Amino acid sequence: MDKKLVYVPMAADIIHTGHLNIIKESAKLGYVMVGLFSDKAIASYKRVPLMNYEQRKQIVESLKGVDEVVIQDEKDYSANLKQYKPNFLVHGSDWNTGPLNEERQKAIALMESWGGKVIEPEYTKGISSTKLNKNLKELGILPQVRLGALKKALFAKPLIRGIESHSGMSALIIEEACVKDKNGINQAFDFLWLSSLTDSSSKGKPDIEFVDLTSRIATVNDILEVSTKPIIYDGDTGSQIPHFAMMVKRLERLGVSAVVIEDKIGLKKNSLCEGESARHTQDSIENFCAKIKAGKQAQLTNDFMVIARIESLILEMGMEDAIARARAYIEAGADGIMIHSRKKDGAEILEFCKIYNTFANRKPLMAVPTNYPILSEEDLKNAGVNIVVYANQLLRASYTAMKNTALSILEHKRALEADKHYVSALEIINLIEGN
Ligand code: SPV
Ligand code: MG
Repeated sequence: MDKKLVYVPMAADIIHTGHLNIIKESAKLGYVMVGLFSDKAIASYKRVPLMNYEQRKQIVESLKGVDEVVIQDEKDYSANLKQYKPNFLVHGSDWNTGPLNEERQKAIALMESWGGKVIEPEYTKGISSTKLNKNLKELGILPQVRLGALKKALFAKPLIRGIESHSGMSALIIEEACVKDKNGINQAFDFLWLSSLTDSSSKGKPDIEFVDLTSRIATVNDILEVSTKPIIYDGDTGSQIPHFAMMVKRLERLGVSAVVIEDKIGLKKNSLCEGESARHTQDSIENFCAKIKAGKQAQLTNDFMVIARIESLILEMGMEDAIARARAYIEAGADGIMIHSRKKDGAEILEFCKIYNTFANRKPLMAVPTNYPILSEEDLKNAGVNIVVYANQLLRASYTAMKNTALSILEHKRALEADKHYVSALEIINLIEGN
């Protein structure tokens, strides 16, 4: 090649003038090879991209000044740089700080090793895909886009995390919750869990399928209005087979991404119950498979997921039973398996994972570490879990805060002593748009 090789890494999810500027500058230097981040590479340091790799590739290939597009499968540039040994590496100056900083240092050292040059055009002010994405979020999200977002996240990340939401307020908190980890990578929740326990508890009702679908859907609607994240709905037993089919249609129409149904029949009790009330009746494999099939037949999109929840470990029916059910439920068409456990050490979950991982037709695996918080996300990911759910922590936290506040006011006969434990009224007012 006569021309110098110019390597231009980018995510290019929402194309803006900043990208065009970088390509224009790069084209002045030689042959422009865009190293387009794969979906997994993007998801590893920011959010799941709005467009998938193939769509982004088609767009970038047709931009003026781009000669070639190659895949960059990780946020570390090293593999591609070593393979292509470009004369120039061009990157917007925004990678100086933030989650790509470490990769930048490595890239600079590598480029130097063969006499290549790193060019960092001034980052185009006032525009960035992160900012545009925020604007898009403010516009809201259509049901079908939200529905598809769960599968997209599952495809792009080895482990996704969700937390329960039982109200518009809790959904608002989750929507905004984001921390930077030690590598500068944003950590946020990938989805919301519409827990039957916290939805019914927040209404002061038992978790026994007494809060009916209309009421549960009213909670879903409150949440849909203030959040953009995908939702996994706790469908309890799914009720009777025809009822479950109708539940699937209703959830799908709203833009809910998945439903979890558990293999219990009769009066459903919460799986974390102990003593007398811990006795539940498990459904037959045959009947539960028929329920899964009815749900799958009822859905209209390809994206909606029916996740089958196995109660064998809760009911002490043994590992073999749990594994046999996982096989049967996947055969019946389940898009995922949730394995539940009440034990404190998480050992039976890890044992289940080991066997489950050997399935040829393995589907995403979901775990709910309420009783075994000792297992971290890293532990669960390494064991093969794909979906982790913090199923009730926000409601439990609010209960403690509300109770302490009520007792403090009674004790001191004024609110002054309690005041330091909660946000100001103004903060609450400002949190909610339209106030
Ligand atoms: C829920 O959150 O309602 C669940 C999970 O079903 S558990 O409470 O652990 O059964
Ligand atoms: Mg439940």
